[in-house]
Amino acid sequence: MALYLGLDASTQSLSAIVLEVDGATRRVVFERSLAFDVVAPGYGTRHGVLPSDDPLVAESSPRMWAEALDRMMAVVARESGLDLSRLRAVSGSGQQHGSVYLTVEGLRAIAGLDAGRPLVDQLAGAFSRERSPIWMDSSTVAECRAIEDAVGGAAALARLTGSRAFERFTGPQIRKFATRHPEAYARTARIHLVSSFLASLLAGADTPIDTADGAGMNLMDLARGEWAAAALAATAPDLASRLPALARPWTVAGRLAPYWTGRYGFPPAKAVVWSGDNPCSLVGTGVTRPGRVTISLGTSDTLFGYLDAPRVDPSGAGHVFGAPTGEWMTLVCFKNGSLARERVRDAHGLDWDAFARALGATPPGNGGRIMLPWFEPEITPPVLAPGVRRYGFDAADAAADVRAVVEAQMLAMKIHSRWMGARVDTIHATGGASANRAILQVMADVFGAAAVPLEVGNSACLGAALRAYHADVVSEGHAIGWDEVTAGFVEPANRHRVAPDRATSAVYAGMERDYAAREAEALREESR
Ligand code: ADP
Ligand code: XUL
Repeated sequence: MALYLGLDASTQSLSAIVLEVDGATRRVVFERSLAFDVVAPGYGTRHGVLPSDDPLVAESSPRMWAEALDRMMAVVARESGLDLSRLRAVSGSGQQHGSVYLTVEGLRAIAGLDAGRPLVDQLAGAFSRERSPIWMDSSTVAECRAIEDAVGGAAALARLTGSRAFERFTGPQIRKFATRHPEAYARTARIHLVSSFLASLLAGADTPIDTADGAGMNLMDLARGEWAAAALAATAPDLASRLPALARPWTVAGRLAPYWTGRYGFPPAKAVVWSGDNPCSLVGTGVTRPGRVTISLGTSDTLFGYLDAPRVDPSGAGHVFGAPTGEWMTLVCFKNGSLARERVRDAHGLDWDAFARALGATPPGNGGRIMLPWFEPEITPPVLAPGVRRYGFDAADAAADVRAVVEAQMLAMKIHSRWMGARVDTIHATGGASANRAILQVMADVFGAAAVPLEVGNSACLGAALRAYHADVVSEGHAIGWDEVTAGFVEPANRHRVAPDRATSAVYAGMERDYAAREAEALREESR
């Protein structure tokens, strides 16, 4: 029986899932998660993010990610109890957009890792930038405008790369680094995504960026899956020489490096290119054909669906990324996701059960009370000056506050995903908060569609393991369809299925207009 390992470097944690596949026998045989704040406290992150005085800046530590990967590989080798000689392939999923800046010494260190010493000790001098910008960063407004202007405007950049310029995307972040720190940029030999950096550590070689995660950079020609010369020129000098190759998402980049075989006894399994967490989650929730939609309630809240031809959001709020299947996916991303729900939960001294009870005790529509939940700068819609707005109630009203934050999040997701034109009758729900049935009920009612969580909760990590399986089969010269890859692993947990209530959905249809009006008014005020 073959084993496949999937890893997931998300905002807050590093996870691993091992799958066993033998014909019709398919099961998850190992699952573990390590929270960065807990396993690597020395880096000083909170929820995986380094402290910053500027609320628009969000960075994390590439060294910490490497250390967590090393820890996790040790756990898989020593605590899973699995016969690892059966491991055929490994792949991974990374939080999207974040970038890692390596020096020549860094590239050399990765190619020559010594199994006798901990990984992180070998990365001294490896980075020309110790703090990696991550997807929560909103500090590149000026760079976004400059890039858009240079390529002929926001719409032209969206047609070329799948998105107008977004503050968190890698291109604007690179431009900021290159202009503000030209010497450090000059010392940068390679710029990786979180995904391709960790893939490079596993393969012990400079590993390509896959065309799914590559679409989150404002640097890739979306239709061709190649670096877009015009976007590179608009971003930073000599950028082409600093980027790795792009490759199809099922590319086998090499084998697990001698570091992993020598140090932990792994076999030289195939090291498959990594992808972004949302593209991996597309596979891990079985959304590999049109007509299905996933809502992921992780650190970010995202809504995404499969697309068989690239189509761009005319309003400029959404994205088109590559899909790990080789086609495309649509996505809208909200920064005020789980951490906003936690802020409300903690402000009223609740736990998740009490949070769910508060939802149950309040009427859908909240008696007309509305919140704009911008605890942090928001991505969708773009809000740079954070500030929560409450209409018809104040922050002391715990029950109203709980309902207002969840209703706001679901209404915003509905409104800002309309451009996708997806017919939704079932939503696949994933991410940490999808375990909360009361939240799923609001989701189902707002969308007028059933919401169903999946048997395997960490869909990004599962998707990474499934991608390892797919790449292994394809690299042996066999054809395999995605339904066959995912069969038995992406099962909806139907006992937790939540059906929409017709009368409540009608309430939300009316509330959508009120919410959109409040949002538009607040954005007008912000831009004054
Ligand atoms: P990511 O992969 O983006 O790091 P996860 O998908 O693991 O994040 O989700 C983590 C979040 O899930 C936590 O920040 C927490 O707020 C949320 N969460 C966990 N359990 C519950 C619950 N029962 N109800 C609501 N939210 C929850
Ligand atoms: C997607 C996005 C986030 C990150 C972190 O565009 O920014 O969902 O991938 O999960």
